[in-house]
Amino acid sequence: MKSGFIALVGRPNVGKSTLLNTLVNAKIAIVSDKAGTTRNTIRGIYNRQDVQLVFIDTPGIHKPSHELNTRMNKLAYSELMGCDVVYYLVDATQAFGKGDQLIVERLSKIEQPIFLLLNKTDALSKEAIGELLMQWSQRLHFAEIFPISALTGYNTSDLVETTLNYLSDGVAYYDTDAKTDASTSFQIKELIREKILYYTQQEIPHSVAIVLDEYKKSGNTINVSATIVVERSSQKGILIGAGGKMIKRIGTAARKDIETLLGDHLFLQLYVRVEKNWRDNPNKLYQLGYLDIDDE
Ligand SMILES: Nc1nc2c(ncn2[C@@H]2O[C@H](COP(=O)(O)OP(=O)(O)OP(=O)(O)O)[C@@H](O)[C@H]2O)c(=O)[nH]1
Ligand SMILES: [Mg+2]
Repeated sequence: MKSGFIALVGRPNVGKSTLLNTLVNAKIAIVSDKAGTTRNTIRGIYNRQDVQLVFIDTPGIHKPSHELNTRMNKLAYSELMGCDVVYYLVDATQAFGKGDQLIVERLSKIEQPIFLLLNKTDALSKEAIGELLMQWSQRLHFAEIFPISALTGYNTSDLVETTLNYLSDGVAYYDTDAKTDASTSFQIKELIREKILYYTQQEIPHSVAIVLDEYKKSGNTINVSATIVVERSSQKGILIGAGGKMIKRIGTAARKDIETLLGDHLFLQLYVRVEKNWRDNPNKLYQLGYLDIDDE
């Protein structure tokens, strides 16, 4: 069988997680319109007769402002080492800048085939795409260049077929009916964070981490209680909202998605707690599941 590991890397907000979900046809990774959504590596598994592709979503590579961000960048770069193919995604609607220049320099040092994926081409004219193809082909030697739309799925089937040409015969690394290796508790925490990313603004979604306090099945209902960790008491106030309106809104939206994930009725309780500057505290980062790559 053909199998292999494909790392999805790029700047924040370019559509890596959207592409992961499109490729495996399931909601595995959370998505938002705010840069810095993905904080961990997340595997999505594509299975069909004699084929298993393990796609690895990574945090967007960016200028780090906290220890959390430094760890996110390290995680992303670390996936370049073990993979068979790299998908380097760029947002075709955004101008080339310093951030991408740094990634290109890093990619110039690796040996694996690199596919440049010009994403969000649904928002561009054919002429604009043609122009970008020309410019990008001069920046680095890419094994392949694909204009795609992770959102509509445009060109993603061709992308998968072409990827197979770069893989050798191998074994199935996961069960052939698995779509991810992410744990249920990780996915629950991520879905709560996704709603916070959706409903809150500016620094708040970035200052939040989720702790799962309880996950218990009783009869037809699953009881989940979780704590939203924030950095400052002012953030706690905003997250709870006047009369508890905001936390209720987040809880209702998260409950729906978690019920879809688990296929069961859910009773969800959310709490908010302040842990000052957790994003720069190695102990707290560790407890919240954001390990330093060197710890592993
Ligand atoms: N128009 C358009 N929008 C897209 C496409 N792909 C992703 N988006 C949007 O771009 C935004 C970012 O998408 P994500 O998939 O979260 O991006 P990401 O690269 O995983 O971002 P980080 O996790 O922050 O690194 C979301 O609002 C998506 O809906 C696309 O092909 N076309
Ligand atoms: Mg992402």
